[in-house]
Amino acid sequence: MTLHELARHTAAEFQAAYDRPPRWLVAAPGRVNVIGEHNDYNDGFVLPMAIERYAVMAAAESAGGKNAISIRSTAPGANPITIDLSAPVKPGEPRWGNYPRGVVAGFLARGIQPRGLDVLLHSSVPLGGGLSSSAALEVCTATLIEAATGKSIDPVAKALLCQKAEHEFAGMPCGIMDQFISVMGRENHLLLIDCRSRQTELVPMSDPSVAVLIINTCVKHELTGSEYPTRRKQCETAAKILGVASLRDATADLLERDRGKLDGVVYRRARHVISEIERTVHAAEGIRASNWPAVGQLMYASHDSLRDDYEVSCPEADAVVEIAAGIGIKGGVYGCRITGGGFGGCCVALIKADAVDLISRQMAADYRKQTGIAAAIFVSRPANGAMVLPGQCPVTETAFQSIDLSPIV
Ligand code: GAF
Repeated sequence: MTLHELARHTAAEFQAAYDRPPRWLVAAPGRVNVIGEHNDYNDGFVLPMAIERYAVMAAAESAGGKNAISIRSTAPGANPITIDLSAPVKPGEPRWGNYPRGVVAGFLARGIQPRGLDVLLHSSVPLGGGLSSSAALEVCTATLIEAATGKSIDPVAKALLCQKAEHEFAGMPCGIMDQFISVMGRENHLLLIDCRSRQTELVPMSDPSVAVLIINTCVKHELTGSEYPTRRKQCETAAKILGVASLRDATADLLERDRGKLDGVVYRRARHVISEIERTVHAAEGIRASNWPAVGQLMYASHDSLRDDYEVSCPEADAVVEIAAGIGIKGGVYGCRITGGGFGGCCVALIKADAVDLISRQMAADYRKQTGIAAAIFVSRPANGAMVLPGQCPVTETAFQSIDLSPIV
């Protein structure tokens, strides 16, 4: 589905649910991280791009002037939520509602009082696929509140508000990457984020000869919830022992010098982060120079480090990366790695654009042969960050670029 079709679909769902047309239509993208994994909470560099998969909300003032935000979702089995604006906003059930609840609470804390709204949510970001469906939902909610109140907040503050929602309402101590890219993504660009200074740099990536392929392993091992905070703590422990404020300040030499002071697991966690920060800086240089083989090698090295040192990969993601490496540059694959928090979800590959179909089919076939699982594979160009979709509904044909969102296999 193109973004245009997605918007029209969401508007039509709103009409069907609430029996009137929506007044606002907003969207926020998911993301794929090209490189720089588990660097954000270590003050390091990350290099994600927004993808052509979006959380979209259609909304209008609530019927009867109700002082509440009611959200219905088209996701199968997702019960509707109501956020009462006349009482303190707290986390609750259903749990998917904690992302919008946390965002609403963040706006209230800033003194921005949203009005009562009826909202219809439709998302094309795969849930639990490591493509930041939750950040897309948070940023989409924030964008809707901005549109409905007419009060925009600074992009960094907006991303941080959404991160806080995830920490305090969803209990996930995430870094800043996912919310930053969903707010600040730019078409045909990756975003190099310095997670310490929070400065961002758009890195152009518009070479038509390369494509970013996203391979959803379609598995999610239920470890992320407990393992992510453990990784964060291990990194903090390493930094403390090495005498630095965060692993951003450590070097490979310092780590080797103090190796004896660190427990083996903590040592390997630190080795991943220190080397991944360096790889990310080099990858940005490689992308600026269109040196795709060099970027691809860094992606493979990132995967090895995530698998062996950070231990956040899984057999299915390893299978995808091995298949990609087997196809190799000759077959059009520059590099491949697991992306996102880990333990399943998606892999990201950098490939030759003219080989997209062949590579996708071969990867799907080999992955199914090895694991018995059907992968979902699609390409995405780097997309724009959150947006208020132009014009009143119904959406005009010319308002959107035609983006093909359909999976290849
Ligand atoms: C998850 C987190 F939400 C991000 O902040 C980041 O740490 C990522 O895992 C790993 O790079 O998506």
